[in-house]
Amino acid sequence: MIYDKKAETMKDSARKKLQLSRLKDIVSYCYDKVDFYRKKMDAVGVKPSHIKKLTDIEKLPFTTKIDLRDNYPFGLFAVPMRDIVRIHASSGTTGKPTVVGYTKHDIVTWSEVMARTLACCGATQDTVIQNAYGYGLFTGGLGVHYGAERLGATVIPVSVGNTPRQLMLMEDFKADLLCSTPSYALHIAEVAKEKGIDLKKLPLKFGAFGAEPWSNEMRKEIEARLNVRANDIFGLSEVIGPGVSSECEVQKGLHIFDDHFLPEIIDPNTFKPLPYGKDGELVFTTLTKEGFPVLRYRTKDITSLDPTPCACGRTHVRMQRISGRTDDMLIIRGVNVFPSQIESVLVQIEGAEPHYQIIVRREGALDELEVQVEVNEKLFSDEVRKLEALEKKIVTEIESVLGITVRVKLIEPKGIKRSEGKAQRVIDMRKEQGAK
Ligand code: DLL
Repeated sequence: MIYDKKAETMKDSARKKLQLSRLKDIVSYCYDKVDFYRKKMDAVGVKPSHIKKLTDIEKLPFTTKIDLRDNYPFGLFAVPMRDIVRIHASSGTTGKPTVVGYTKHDIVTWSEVMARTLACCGATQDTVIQNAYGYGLFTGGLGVHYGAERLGATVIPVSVGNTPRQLMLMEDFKADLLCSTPSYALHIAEVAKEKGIDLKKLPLKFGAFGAEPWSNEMRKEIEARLNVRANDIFGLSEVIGPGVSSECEVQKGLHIFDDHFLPEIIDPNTFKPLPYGKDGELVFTTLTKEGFPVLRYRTKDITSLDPTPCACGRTHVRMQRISGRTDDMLIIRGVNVFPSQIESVLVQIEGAEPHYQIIVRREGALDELEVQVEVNEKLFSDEVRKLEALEKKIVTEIESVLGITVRVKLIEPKGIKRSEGKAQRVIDMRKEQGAK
């Protein structure tokens, strides 16, 4: 079901016209209301009146996470605090969180784009949605919650954690759609198996999974284990939260709700715009936000854009699933490695479980990459010879994809910590080791 047919199936020319008029407005708004944007634009000699066509966006300076930190907590808000009705924050790996604020109108916009997202993922007014994203400062819980209510579906605000209870509610309340991180969805499937609950016998049919990177191979694994259609949903707090883009039933890229969020892809080294189809860093300008608008925000997420129409009828530009982040990329002995590449290999290997961690260490002058991956119960209780063969197979397969030799350590079943929120896949020990 398409939630907002008018907005989601708009003709290209009409959408471009709308985007341009909104872009002009938001640039003027930011210039007038936020000192930071005015100073940055003045510094490069750009005035709001210079925005005459969509590509004029390239004249504007970028905004980064560092700018948000420098203006912590409320320095980039465009309205006085009395007009802010909600605050969210995302915790970074170090230091202070990134803080974002919403006006009443922003909450309406967010609910709308989340209603579109949930409809993309299979929800209707008759759907029971089990919302296992964390409620709180994280945008996942309340984002899904408001979207579900907007759509008129029934939402179970169970939040994250207490997996046996999740399963009990799923069974008793007959949830059709599960919303969680992909790693938590896998964990739910695992606990169901332990408890002898056959997920195939439950009404659950759909999953709206996101907030962390996951590969297409992992999707297949989740679809098989949970017996759902698993859709990828994407977003970030700085832009609005979840609701920036979503896969539909076609599962060929995520529709960006580009009447509200204008995407660009840039080369992260030269900052030059890249054409459709080319991988680069995703950049967003919010076209309609009041409380916390952003101009050309660099997400660090890597993807490409596809403007071709989708079989579902939606005409929004699509992004491919995120393949990694510019700050996720490991450089191992000169080779660029994304955790998602390793995940794609592991998930396809028989005997290996989709639970893994990547440890990076400095040994002498060289970076060493160790892949720790769980083996299934059956193999674990089998002969050592078989385990050795599996280890060799993983080393060879990873080598054929990445071109480097990694160390593989097989871990006993359940030996890798399960995550309820965003999974930590990479542990980089190099900083603690004092390596540059
Ligand atoms: O993770 C918002 C969200 C909640 C999205 C629930 C989807 C579902 P932040 O905590 O600000 O917001 O983290 C944003 O998470 O820049 C990406 O690096 C990553 N991310 C989010 N969704 C996906 C996805 C929420 N589907 C950061 N695939 C983003 C890959 C994702 N990475």
